Amino acid sequence: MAPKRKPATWNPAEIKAEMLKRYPPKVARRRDKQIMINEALANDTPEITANVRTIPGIITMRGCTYAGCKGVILGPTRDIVNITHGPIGCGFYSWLTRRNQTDASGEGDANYMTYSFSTDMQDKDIIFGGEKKLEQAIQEAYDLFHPRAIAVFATCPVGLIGDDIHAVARRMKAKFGDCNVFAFSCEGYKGVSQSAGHHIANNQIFRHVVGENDAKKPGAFQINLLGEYNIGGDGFEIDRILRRCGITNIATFSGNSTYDQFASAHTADLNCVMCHRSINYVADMLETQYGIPWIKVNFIGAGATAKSLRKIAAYFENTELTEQVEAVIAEELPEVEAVRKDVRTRTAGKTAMLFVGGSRAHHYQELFKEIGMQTISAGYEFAHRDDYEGRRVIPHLKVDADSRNIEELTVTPDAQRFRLRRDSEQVQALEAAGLRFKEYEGMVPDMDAGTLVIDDLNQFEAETLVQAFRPDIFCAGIKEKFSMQKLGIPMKQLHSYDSGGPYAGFRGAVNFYREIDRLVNSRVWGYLKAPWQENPELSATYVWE
Ligand code: CFM
Repeated sequence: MAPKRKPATWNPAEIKAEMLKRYPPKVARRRDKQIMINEALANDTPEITANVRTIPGIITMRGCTYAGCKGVILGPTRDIVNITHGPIGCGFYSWLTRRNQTDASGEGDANYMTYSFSTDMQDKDIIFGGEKKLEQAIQEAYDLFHPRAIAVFATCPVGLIGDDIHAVARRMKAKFGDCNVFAFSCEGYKGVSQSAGHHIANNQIFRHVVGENDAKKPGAFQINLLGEYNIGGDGFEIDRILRRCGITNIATFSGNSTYDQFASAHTADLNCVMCHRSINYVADMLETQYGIPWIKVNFIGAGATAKSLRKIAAYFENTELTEQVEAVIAEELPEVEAVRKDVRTRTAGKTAMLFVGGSRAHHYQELFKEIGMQTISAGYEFAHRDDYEGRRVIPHLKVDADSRNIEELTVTPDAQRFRLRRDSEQVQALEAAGLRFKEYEGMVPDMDAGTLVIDDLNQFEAETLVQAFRPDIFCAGIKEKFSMQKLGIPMKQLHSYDSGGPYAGFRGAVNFYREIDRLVNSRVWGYLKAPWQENPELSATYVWE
């Protein structure tokens, strides 16, 4: 038998105090507002501080603005040539690391994701300017591939030396005539995290690509799926389900997507927002400029998938669609339920901690709930207060210098193409029937009282948490993986899914239940003892001694 784990003996208030005590007073005061014990305060969701700078010296889990723009939003689109303007490291280390899959098996499908394009800036470009080199790189990519579009991404030095990447893009676009060239001022330091990069990417895709193709696409019940990035094939599974239901997906932002999908997105009749943090800007702009409403969906979890399909059906108010959605749910669920019930006998009562990005730390709690596991602590790396507390806090958000740094597009109704998909009376009737537009309630209301919600968790706090509570599983990313495993805690990467997935939709839920069952019931962790647990101090002697 594996030795039994020590039961948790700490309560959340003690553990919070324990974390803060190790910081200098000024740091402690700031972290205090980002470490929140989930308790109802006068029937209101407790407030957390989020989307603020990480304190220098703290080992954060966050990434940079360039990563959020180039890697997250534009990364999964296969037929746009993405050129990193900067030293080679930024382009190279953001290349093929996110496990966003694509299907380029169609006749003539372009796929540039397998290439790493960079201007490879050198000292001389930093000193004399890199615009010439960028122009040459764009020309070379055009000559080699003749792509539909070329996108340019600025890295830190580009902003520091002041290269005008937008002027270069405009010039090259005019020169080619048949290739859309646009650029992103997404220097790594532009915001406090990758979140700023999402916003910058949303703005430029909306400005330069959305609305470029007015042709009506075939298919009934046309939606866009916003904030789904096809990690580990999630998007394939969701598309399979949508197809079975007879729902047409015009554009996914941006899993398995193409340039033409973005260009046609304004022709859809409903936007379904999955990852609220990364893409809510596009949802709002599509509504204002083209009259397309949006609803929040979630395809992580079998129950959440069924609920989201029903929401889409409710919006279209079509009996045939409703019946088809119910038929698909009825056909798919029994197999999921059989696995779920079996797995649950071995997972019920176990505990999880989730610290991921800006939406998964919330969405994946659904899957754990389905197999009877409790999330005792969770947090986002870079989400904003609305992702924790719900969108109703948006009017109260502080606009600080860092957020002011990011451009807000002024969007107005399109003179020709604005078409209100549902007028206010229809919206009211749908809301009366239970459908909610433009609404996201956030993570905190879904979590149990007394749980710890921590924004921008760092290495020290992660280790403190885990040592105190000994959760049965810890979910985060590659930077956390091995330090957690060394503490004897099973670790699941919820960014890349390790080598697994899909975890979305019905088949994804089955994959996830089985994976978690395997991880939390593996006895190997109980045997683990790190060398320093027995000999906490390293000592050595010189060979000649
Ligand atoms: Fe949205 Fe994402 Fe996430 Fe995100 Fe990301 Fe990601 Fe993520 Mo990693 S877009 S916020 S910037 S769901 S790459 S697919 S897993 S941190 S929780």
